[in-house]
Amino acid sequence: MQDQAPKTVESTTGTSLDGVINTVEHPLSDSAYRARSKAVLDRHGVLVLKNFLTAAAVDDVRREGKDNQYLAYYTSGTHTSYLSPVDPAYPAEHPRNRMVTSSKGCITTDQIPADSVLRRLYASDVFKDFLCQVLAEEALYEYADPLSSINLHYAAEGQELGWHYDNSSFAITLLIQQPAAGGEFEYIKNARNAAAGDMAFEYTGKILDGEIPASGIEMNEGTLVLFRGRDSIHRVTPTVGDITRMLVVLAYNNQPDVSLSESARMTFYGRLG
Ligand SMILES: O=C(O)CCC(=O)C(=O)O
Ligand SMILES: [Fe+2]
Repeated sequence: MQDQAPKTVESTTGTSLDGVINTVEHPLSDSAYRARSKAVLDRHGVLVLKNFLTAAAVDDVRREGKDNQYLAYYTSGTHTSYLSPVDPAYPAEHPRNRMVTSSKGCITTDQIPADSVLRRLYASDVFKDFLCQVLAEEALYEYADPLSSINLHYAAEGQELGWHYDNSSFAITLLIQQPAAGGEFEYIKNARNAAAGDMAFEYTGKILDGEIPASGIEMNEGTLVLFRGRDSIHRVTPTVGDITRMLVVLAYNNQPDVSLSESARMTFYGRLG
């Protein structure tokens, strides 16, 4: 397979994951390990791989993150849980239109150093083959635009992500710096069924009212989370204390040559490229 892989700019830096991930705990090429991971994701909608990154890789990314934090674009504002503009067909207090708050900073693919372990991991055929098998995708491709593939998020004290359903069918995150408190990822599995057109307004309203108990995910620095967030509503609680939460989001497409929409790039990054 390796010799058939298309040569991308990233892959010329080498795809060895030695020293980047804990291959003893996470043998990505092992078929039993892959099958186990897929079964967990299918059953729970989330796969949590603790100690995925080595301590050295976490330290490297944390240092890069601190060095480049001055480049971050900060957004703060309100949005609906459906991440769509308010729909005038419903009243303002309807779950479709209720507003939640999100605030964070973010740096983009082009601001990740050329020799970063994040680029090596993102472009690795072993990693992508593992993801394809677990996600039941035929192939995964980087974004065509220079911003959206690898993002590093910063949540300083008080910053949070409000309850929302993702637009993408899956997301991959790596926790790099754990805050002193808060910054907890909470979700409610399969709250809606977007493919079937079931937006679950009543249930979502109860979630926004705090009437439905949410599940938490225990994460440590170096933990990888693979999450199906289109139907499982989720949030990240406000960071508490002066240690900024730092988290990487790796994003792929199942088709080549796809860019994130211009409106989404303006919203998340404040620029197009
Ligand atoms: O910060 C996290 O752990 C989750 C991020 C998330 O939900 C998103 O970027 O849509
Ligand atoms: Fe999300």
